[in-house]
Amino acid sequence: MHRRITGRLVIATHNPGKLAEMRELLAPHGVEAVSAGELGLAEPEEPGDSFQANAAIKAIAAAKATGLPAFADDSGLVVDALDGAPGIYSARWAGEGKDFMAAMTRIERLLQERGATNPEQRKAHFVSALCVAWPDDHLEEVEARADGTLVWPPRGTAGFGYDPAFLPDGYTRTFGEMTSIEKHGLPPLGLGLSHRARAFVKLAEICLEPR
Ligand code: ITT
Repeated sequence: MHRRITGRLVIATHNPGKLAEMRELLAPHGVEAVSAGELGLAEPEEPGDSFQANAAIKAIAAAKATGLPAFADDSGLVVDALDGAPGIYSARWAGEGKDFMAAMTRIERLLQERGATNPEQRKAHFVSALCVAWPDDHLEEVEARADGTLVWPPRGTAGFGYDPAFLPDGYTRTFGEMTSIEKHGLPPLGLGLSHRARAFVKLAEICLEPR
């Protein structure tokens, strides 16, 4: 049985870009959301071997620490020509300094080494695994992806992380050149464009009151 989110919800992320998007996605549903940062929660290790496992680890840690239901996202960029790297290590490729220009440059260097110069050889997708955990161990889990191509040089200053290098299929602007509203691509603009928005649509169906 699926469980509905009612009352206060902790957003279990320490990434400001994700936090802003998760708040925007939740806003129309009338959920009162507080962030892990506002509650002073520690950032847990992410030892899982999948996006879904790491999302659950983060949500469960926040639910146990607060006694409230907690909402976590584990996400990343999966590059076909790099055998799926950086994948679940997407945050780690940016290092302690969270330098995503350096991480995008590393990906580009590896693509160049493999001779991946035309768009067909530069396919990538973002994945978002979302988990809501309740203090009594109930979990709701969903996952979605957004397909696209990596461009070089990166374009745009909106968004966060790898957004400037990612051109979603069917669009001429990168996520870094889109407003967050366009990146979500939710109705009436679409049915969900980004990995996070697409996963959120699935989560909303099972856990949230209609907009
Ligand atoms: P939390 O674990 O605290 O939520 P984090 O940044 O460590 O924050 P992840 O472990 O899920 O999160 O790492 C995912 C990384 O993948 C993230 O740091 C981004 O750089 C990248 N990423 C995920 N979604 C993205 C998006 O929508 N646009 C650009 N980059 C994204």
